[in-house]
Amino acid sequence: MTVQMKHLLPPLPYDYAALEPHISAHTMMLHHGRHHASYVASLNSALKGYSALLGHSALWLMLNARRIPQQIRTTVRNSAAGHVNHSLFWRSMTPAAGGEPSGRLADAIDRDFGGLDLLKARFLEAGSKLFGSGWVWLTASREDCGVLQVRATSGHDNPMLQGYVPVLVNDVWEHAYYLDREDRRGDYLERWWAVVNWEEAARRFENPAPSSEHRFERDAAPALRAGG
Ligand code: MN3
Repeated sequence: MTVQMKHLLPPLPYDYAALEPHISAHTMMLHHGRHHASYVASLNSALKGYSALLGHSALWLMLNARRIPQQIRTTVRNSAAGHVNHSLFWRSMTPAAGGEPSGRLADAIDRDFGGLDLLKARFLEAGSKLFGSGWVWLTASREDCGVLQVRATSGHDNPMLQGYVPVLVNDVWEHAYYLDREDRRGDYLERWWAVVNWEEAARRFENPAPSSEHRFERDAAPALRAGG
């Protein structure tokens, strides 16, 4: 009997109430326990009967949409990216936040934005201007000493698809802030800095290796077909 690999909802690395008063327990409970969980459930459901795809990570599925049979491609791509993005998002935050970036990341922020306040202003602008649902990212290039940029993506698009390293990400779908801030997305974006996990951001900036493995996998993987 084959054991099927199921995608799992990762536990939050802190309690639902841990990010209060900046993000409420109610928002976190719905966001993690329902919204993120629904992407994991729809991914598992879409992959039923496609045994050739069952051994792949959500990241691989997100990066290799063209290898996914057309009849499930859109669902798998959106669900896998929703799963990947939310997993990055939870770890971009911490109740032990505070302070400012340090080390090489701080140097790069000064170099590429002219300081943390100017990065925050760019982030607010990008998140406020984004039409509809999406994500705001701090990314680094893989070459050129990790040039930092702020970028916004629609739906569940992820800058890894363009080869960038995600350093930080904030969710600006309405479900991320509406219970707490109603229509004030800008308030949510500004308060979010109080819970940002700069240690995690520094780790991602200094050690961007994991996705180059997946880039290799993308080149090396054989074509996949639906299987029983
Ligand atoms: Mn979300």
